[in-house]
Amino acid sequence: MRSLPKFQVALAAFALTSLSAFAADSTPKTVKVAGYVSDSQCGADHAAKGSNPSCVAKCIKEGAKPVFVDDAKNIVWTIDNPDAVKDHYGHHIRMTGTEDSATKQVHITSVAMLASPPAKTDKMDMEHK
Ligand SMILES: [Cu+2]
Repeated sequence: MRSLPKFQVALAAFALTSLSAFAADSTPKTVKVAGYVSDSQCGADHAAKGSNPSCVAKCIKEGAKPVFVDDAKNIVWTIDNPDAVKDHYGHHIRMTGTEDSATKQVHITSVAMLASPPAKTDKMDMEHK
């Protein structure tokens, strides 16, 4: 015991870090987020080009997983319960559910169709003018 056992200090720090991470994860908050239902094959590409239901349906048929791409940050989220969006492939929606930003996964409890295009499309229009 000549020196302070660094390993134990590191272990204690690690335990504290993982405890707080666990605490954060155990309280998922419900969010309402607008975005596109896309697929794991094309990811955010569909959102950039606008709604493309036929490609999403085709990719999913070929084995890709449904994903959710939010309008605000263009993040591709995996969907914990893909059945929730099975009638909305390629649609612009507002989903209600919980998101886990650590694993980039959402659990969708309800889906509302959005008719209006996302902000991205507005930006693209402005660039064209
Ligand atoms: Cu696709």
